[in-house]
Amino acid sequence: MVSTKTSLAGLEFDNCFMNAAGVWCMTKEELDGVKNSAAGTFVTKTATLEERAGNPEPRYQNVPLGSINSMGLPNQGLNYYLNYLLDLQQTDSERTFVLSVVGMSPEETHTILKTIQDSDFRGLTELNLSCPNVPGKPQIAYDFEMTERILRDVFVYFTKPLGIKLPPYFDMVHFDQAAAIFNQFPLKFVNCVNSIGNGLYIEDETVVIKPKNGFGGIGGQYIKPTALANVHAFYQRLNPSIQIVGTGGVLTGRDAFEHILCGASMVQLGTTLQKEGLYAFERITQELQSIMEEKGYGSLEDFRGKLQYISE
Ligand code: RRO
Repeated sequence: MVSTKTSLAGLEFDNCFMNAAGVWCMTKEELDGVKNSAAGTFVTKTATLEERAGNPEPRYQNVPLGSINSMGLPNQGLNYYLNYLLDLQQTDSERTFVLSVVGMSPEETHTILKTIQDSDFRGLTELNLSCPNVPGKPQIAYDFEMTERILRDVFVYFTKPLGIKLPPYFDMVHFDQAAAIFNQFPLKFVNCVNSIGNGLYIEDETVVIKPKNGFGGIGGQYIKPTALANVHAFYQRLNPSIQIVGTGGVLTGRDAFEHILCGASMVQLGTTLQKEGLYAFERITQELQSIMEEKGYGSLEDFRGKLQYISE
């Protein structure tokens, strides 16, 4: 039997699939759903220090080739997710889960990460540097100076396993510059990619979401080539100690296979999970296993990062 197990930051997971932050992870009930599905672990909705209502509805829309959202970081606040995870450490002590966070300011980010550092939390923390939807707040990871300053300040006190959620980059020079920054720090993973920020979808003569006059993050089929390029660009450039989580455009086992071929150690489902529900984990796992069987691969290590190029 082929295995889709994986590890991240030295922690083991029975399956390489999990939800992408934002999907099926707002409440304990939703998180329990992912925990009890075929997924290997879950990540919480990105938490701020205090709970937030987010942007006005409608703020998410499925569209034929993906989705558009401008949720605006609605969440239950750090303590809700942290306390839930601390409880799970008692009841599901053999498994580990991921806590996604970001502050509304660098100071708030440090307050959040210091709280996690001082807690008994033993899982992974994902710092979201790429929320595209808070009016007036640019995506942090498009500001390299700010990103470097935040990471420098964080690693003064944060010693638990930390990864970052990145927006897509679109220029080779930006891949080089971003990787040069990330390689300075003891990051455990980078997650490529968040939604492609600020797209616009129109039906008849009208936008389909209310916030920001219809501008929103694009997910789903539209973004797979961009996601794969980001996964592979960072796989090529980052220290081997920084693993890659692949997110974007995974509808089938074949899509997941391509993310792993590009270097992903874990694969996240966003729009597909939103559209199809928890059964997507089982279906896509089976589809990936069939591809691996056909090709004679017994484990993800047999093909991870082994993307082939066309030579003379
Ligand atoms: O809540 C959101 O609007 C949101 C976030 Br924080 C994010 O990271 N990515 C996204 O597409 N939406």
